[in-house]
Amino acid sequence: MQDRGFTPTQLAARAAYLLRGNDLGVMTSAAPKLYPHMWSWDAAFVAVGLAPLSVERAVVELDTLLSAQWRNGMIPHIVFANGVDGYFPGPARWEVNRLAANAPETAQTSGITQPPVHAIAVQRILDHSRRHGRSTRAVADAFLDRRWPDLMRWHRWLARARDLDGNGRIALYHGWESGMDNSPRWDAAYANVIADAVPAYRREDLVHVTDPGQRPSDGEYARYLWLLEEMKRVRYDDDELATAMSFAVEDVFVSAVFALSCEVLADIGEDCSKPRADIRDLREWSDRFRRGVVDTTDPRSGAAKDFDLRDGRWVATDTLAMFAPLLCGGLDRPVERVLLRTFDGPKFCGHPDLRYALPPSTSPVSADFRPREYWRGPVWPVMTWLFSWAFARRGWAERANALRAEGLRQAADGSFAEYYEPFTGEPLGSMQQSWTAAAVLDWLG
Ligand code: 9WN
Repeated sequence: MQDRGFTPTQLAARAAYLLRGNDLGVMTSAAPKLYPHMWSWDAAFVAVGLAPLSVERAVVELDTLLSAQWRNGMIPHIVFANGVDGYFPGPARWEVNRLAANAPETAQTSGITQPPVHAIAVQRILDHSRRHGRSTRAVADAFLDRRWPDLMRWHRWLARARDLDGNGRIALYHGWESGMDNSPRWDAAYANVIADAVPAYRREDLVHVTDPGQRPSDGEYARYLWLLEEMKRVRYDDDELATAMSFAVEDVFVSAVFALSCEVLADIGEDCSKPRADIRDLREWSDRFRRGVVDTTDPRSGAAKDFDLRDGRWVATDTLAMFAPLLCGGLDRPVERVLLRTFDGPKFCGHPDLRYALPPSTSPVSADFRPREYWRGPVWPVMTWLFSWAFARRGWAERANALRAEGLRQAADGSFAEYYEPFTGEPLGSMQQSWTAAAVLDWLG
């Protein structure tokens, strides 16, 4: 499986050691230096990696996250670790406790959200618990009973507050909400964000990643920070955000993840005898968002698009987002086959110069491609994991295994990097990234 570096046993041990090292007690930092707090979708992936090690500890991770849920149902994108500095923007910049009526009282959080992958983590926790004795199963079952209403509130908030016109696509008001911060997907939308009065700040990220070419640019950061000021002006109010924000997009990838997560949660609900009305809602949302994703696709290539709500324009990019329908399904089989050929072909995994046959965040043949620059080109192991997991769920075992095998070959260097240069395999961004270790643990579990 590996062509260099650590054996699978060594790699699994190192991944477990890494998660223990990043463990702050009741939360795992997304990365030790660059991201010293809990991030929402990182926490879900981390729980996937913790589940084979300790179902109990995986449950704690999601409990911590859900304890910071907003009153409107939003899961915030960051839950700040108590007394930990070193990340900007921190709580003092977001000011949600002072401004937002919906912010939780007992936790410090950011004021935006992130992709809804949490149902996947819940399912992995339940699956692992079934392999244990009665007491571990009881921990998982009690978790589900305790948190089911919160998971429903989270999904209901997304389906309502973020799909105001009911078209089956999730609206985002900050690129950070997509988790793919500086992807070329958002270049056009950010062009309309005029960052003219951003209060002074210092970028902490460049203290930890000293090559600025691996991170978003200063111009991009100014816009990220400006959007916070716009949100603060309307006190993070859901209804006002929809009109007040100069950045507003419908994210097709997040919409596909949501369709998938609703389906996963509905399956869990059925297995565990949760209220019928909840399961009905989840199935309805899953269908609506799958349709919403398919409605964006090109009839011949099957490629999905985002939508810029401010410009009123479709945004087609050669990025991971084009493959959104492969996650949630819904395309006619012949078109789906075409899209899978693109995934396998020279635009993505089959590009002849790739070190590993893994999907780069942006296609190497795209004019927007930058091999070292964050979401503009590098391979992100956590995205490889998501696609391999989704492909397995869709019954494509061979595809899922191929991604897993290549993902493990890439990870065998033992750096657990945040992302990798696609041609050389050089680890980039943060090392010791928790979700990279989590992906490896799930693959090797
Ligand atoms: C902003 C933590 C997060 C991930 C995101 C990734 C990056 C933050 C940053 O790190 O974003 O949220 O400061 O760059 O883009 O997907 O959740 O790992």
